[in-house]
Amino acid sequence: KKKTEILDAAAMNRALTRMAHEILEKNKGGDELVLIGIKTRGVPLTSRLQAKIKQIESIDVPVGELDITLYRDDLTKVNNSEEPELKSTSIHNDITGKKVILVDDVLFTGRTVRAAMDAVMDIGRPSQIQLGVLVDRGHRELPIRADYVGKNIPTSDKEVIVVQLNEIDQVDLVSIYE
Ligand code: 3GP
Ligand code: 5GP
Ligand code: MG
Repeated sequence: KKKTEILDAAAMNRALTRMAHEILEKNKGGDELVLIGIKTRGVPLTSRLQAKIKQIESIDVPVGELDITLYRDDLTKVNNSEEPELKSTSIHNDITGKKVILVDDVLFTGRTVRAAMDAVMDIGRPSQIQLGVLVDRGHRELPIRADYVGKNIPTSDKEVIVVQLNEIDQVDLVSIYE
């Protein structure tokens, strides 16, 4: 059941613009960066950040993607013992010595990001790994935090954040469902 619309297209766009500026500020430009999107919706978010960074500083930051899945059918029971696992990667740039920024739509327990960090470190030896998410909904189960957050949305266990992106869902919208 839908409760509230948290971000519409304009607000989402502003949040991503701010995150692009924060990325460039924190890293003193984009020279050493590689953006890696976590499938599915982390991937279009990565492209949008890449485009914004290009608009701001006229540089092409390389991008890649990781497919990390929970091997279970029931998405409602997130707090069970099943761990997210790497399904596939497409990272064509050498990430050794680079600052890798992982990008996902929602940060929840942190287990997906932990698996993503494992995958990245199997591929190369980045000088740093940073994290950007459109939504931080709280409920971390690991000592993981995001460096760039579009919107903090404190949720209860029963609530779910629905992220819709133009590239996949034909609309840009973040809402809370119960
Ligand atoms: P995404 O691949 O675009 O991130 O996990 C599969 C999809 O289900 C995800 O899309 C995610 O947005 C969506 N989803 C909605 N609620 C949940 C949830 O509570 N846990 C997980 N893991 N995914 C959820
Ligand atoms: P975590 O591993 O941190 O528990 O969950 C993060 C991953 O699960 C993200 O890839 C995210 O897409 C998905 N996820 C977890 N909770 C939610 C949620 O409430 N809404 C959406 N859209 N995705 C979620
Ligand atoms: Mg996701």
